[in-house]
Amino acid sequence: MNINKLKNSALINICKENADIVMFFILIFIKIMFYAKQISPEYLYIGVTHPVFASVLVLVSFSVLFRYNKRIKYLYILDIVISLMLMADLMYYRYFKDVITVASLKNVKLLGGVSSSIGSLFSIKDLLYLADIVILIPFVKKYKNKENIKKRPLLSKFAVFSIMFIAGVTINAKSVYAVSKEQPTLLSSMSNRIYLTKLIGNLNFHAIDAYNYVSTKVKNSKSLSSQEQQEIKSFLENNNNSSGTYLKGVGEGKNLIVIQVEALQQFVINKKVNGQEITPNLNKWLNKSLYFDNYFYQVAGGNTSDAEFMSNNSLYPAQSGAAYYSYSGNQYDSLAKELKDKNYYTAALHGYNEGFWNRNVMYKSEKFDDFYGEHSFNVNETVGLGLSDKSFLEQSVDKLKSFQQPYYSFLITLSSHFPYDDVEGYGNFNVGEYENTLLGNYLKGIHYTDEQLGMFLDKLDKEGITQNSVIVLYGDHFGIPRDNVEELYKFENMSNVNDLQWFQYQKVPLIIHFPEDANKGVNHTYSGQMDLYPTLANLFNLPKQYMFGKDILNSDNGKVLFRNGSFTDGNIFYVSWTNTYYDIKSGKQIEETDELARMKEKYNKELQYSDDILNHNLIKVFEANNKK
Ligand code: GP9
Ligand code: MN
Repeated sequence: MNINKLKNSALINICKENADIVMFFILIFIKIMFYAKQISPEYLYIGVTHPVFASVLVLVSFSVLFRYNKRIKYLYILDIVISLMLMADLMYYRYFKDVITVASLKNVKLLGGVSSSIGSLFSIKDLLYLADIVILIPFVKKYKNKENIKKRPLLSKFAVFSIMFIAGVTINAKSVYAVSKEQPTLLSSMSNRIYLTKLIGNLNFHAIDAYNYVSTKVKNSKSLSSQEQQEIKSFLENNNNSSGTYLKGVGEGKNLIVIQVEALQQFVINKKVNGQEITPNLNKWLNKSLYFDNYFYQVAGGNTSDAEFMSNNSLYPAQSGAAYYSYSGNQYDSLAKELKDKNYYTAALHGYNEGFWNRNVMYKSEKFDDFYGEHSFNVNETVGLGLSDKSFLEQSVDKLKSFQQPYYSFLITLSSHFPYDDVEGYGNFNVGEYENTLLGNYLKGIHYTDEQLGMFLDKLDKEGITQNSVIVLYGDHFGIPRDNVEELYKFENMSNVNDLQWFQYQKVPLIIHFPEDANKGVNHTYSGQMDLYPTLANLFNLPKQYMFGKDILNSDNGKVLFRNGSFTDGNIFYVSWTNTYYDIKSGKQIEETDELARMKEKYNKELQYSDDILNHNLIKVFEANNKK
């Protein structure tokens, strides 16, 4: 026998001996790639090949450690588990355009929508995921009975395992690292789970999700003493004990319509570009309303969902990630819940995937009666990310008309979403010298949404809804990211901008309209999204129990505390990342005084209290104690 022949037969022998491993590896790999294609038909396989290959390699590597008859069992079970998981993910995707997470499993009882329509979500083709499991039964049986042909030394088994395992982990780490570079908060916030799954594959997604879930649990496993709980409760009781009664109860019995507008910043208000108003409709509307011109967005890792979370609960965003994701199983004393207690019908409306930002789960926890997501709208026109604001708002009017009164409707727009590249969809608003820039496209997007809002508000008027409703409108967060902020400064004719000035651009408009254009005017109090719920609680006569914000209409002092520890009271501004204080009037830096140091400390504590509430589900505890 010559050397080549020898080599060949050795190779053939290795292949023969490991046919089971190779076969299951290929099968599992193909299934995960097939799933990837199903959730993103437009997607090229290339990007996800490495992480899928590597994650399968890691799982399959363990089989090497078993004896032949045991390892076939391991591989077979692995195949079954992964196949079932992919099928479940696929059905979840068909309904929610999302991937299953541990948190969503925990709330499975809340997910009425999917379970009732599982039949319609299932397609015969899905059985392909299980085909090999049936076909391979005889093969598995044969292998199970096969005695070990020759015993391999433990050391060699371990060496092969190590090589496979380390190779898999290394390739995986590379893909995960690339994601963390591209979008630093994506892995912890899990804001866009489909996108994340496209980048790192289904198995890695589930591994990271489980890790996030467990690590938060472990971090919070130490429970608070009753004294610590009491301290938080007292803080909250003192926080909103103002005796002010300005406009108290004026909204009682009226409908409440809240519109959260995507990426609407304040600098576009009453501003022109190329000789034309950017937001002519909102400008008109705010003249008939109560307009807050020092209102800041306070979002953190949860972006849009944080804006919703604060506005509906007056709790700070989660320390990391999105509260909508990590704390969706908590109990809340939300705006919807309190209005429901006053016999309001409550609904959230948003023309996008129900699962995005975990809304399908979170709205249940926030006690909305119904969530009208993408499935409840006819997606007959798309602009930007999905259903156009035009169509969304038109269809929403019809829904509002059908709601039992009084109602609380929470609407979230979509079209003016970053990167604002659907300029055709936005229409032909000429932004002059800003054509073909991010800022120019942003202005087009906002102008488009303003036009749709104008039509929506007109329609509400015609339908007689305005007369009987308090209508609130605000922006969710910045539109111009830090990377492009120079474009904004140029537009505003600013140069050498410092952190204080940057912060002054982090305002969003808040507009509250009352029937008959009552109570119109401008309120300059320094305030933010944390303050909406307490302010509405005053207008609608709701209890103010567990709120960190303030009722803007009845407080003399401004206060905005940001998740990163920065804060302002309208006179000074503290920028946490440089540990610097500014005097707002003079724009100059000032030294830290004892009082400022105390303030900083106090606010850190406040953020900690809010975290404690989330981490230990304290509203549930407080409410249970109240009932005793
Ligand atoms: C989509 C949307 C976008 O549902 O609300 O969220 P964002 O990316 O702006 O946080
Ligand atoms: Mn948003």
